[in-house]
Amino acid sequence: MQMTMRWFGPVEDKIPLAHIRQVPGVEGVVGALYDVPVGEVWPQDKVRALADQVQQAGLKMEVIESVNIHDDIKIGLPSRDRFIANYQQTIRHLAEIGIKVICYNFMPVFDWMKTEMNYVLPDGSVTMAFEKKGIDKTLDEVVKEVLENSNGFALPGWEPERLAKVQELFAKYKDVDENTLRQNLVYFLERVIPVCEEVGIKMAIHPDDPPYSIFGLPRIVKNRDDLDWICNAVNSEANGITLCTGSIAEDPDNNVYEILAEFTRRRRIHFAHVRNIKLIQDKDFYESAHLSRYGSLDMYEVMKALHDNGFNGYIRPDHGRFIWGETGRPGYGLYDRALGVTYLHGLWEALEKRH
Ligand SMILES: [Mn+2]
Repeated sequence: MQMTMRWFGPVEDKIPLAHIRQVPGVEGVVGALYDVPVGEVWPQDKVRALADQVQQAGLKMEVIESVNIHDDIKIGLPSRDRFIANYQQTIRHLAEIGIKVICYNFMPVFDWMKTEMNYVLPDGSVTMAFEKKGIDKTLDEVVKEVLENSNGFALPGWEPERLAKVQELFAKYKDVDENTLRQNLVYFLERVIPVCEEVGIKMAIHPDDPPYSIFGLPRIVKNRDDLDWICNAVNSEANGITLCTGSIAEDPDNNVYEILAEFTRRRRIHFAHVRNIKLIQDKDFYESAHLSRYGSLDMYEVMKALHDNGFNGYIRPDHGRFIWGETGRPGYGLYDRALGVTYLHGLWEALEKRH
């Protein structure tokens, strides 16, 4: 198991690598380039400069999150072949600097959705929440609210220039149902997985967040059966999963522990996002502190499912609250994620030493 934290790079992230380096037990960062338009090749000199910077700080960078998938690939337009060729080239460039895992998602339009970016908990900490009444508004209103409450930071997967045309984007997806989206995912995987196998990289799909349809958009990474279908559709260890406990648990019908155990056993979980959420009512929830007692997930059981089934991939605390007066990009403050790291290491050590 290699513990990591996500880092948004020297321009986008106000947290210095030197501080991440001081979090006990963190060996590496999960990085990305944020100045390359979605669909274009990540230039070799830029990825190398990023890798050098991380290495000089005494950290590893073996996971990228995310190399986003162009909408034309998800929609299945003829132009997808050019974007897939670019993706293949990016995979080669990343392999050359030692990347082992690429996290990505296949969600139409939105990478993730929350309705409340500054949800205040009883202890005064600030977190993100999702309440169904929050998406009963118009699409434009919901998009505007998320973008305006990001504390001035660019949000991953929420490129303002792309979402400014959200209605247009929706129109393009009007004929894409779940079946078409699945076919388009397979079309993509059949072309990138052989490249991954050749250069020693593993793809790791992130579950949909939330794991059910919103605004009528198709969703295909929602539950155990979806993950099973994807693994079988292109049957290679390089076709793997980023198991995000928070996202999967947003549907109370999902058994997170069983899913973790099964796909770890099948050697398909290459990267784990471990966070806790608190379900409020039905599917409304907020992102809680990591400890089991604050959320709806038993984090001991989460770590046990990974540990006891031979997990040897990368792991990171997913999101954190804002505590101790910290502000910044929602979900990605330093302090609460660092506490999460320490807690997860504590659980892991106890599992290792258990008789
Ligand atoms: Mn996640």
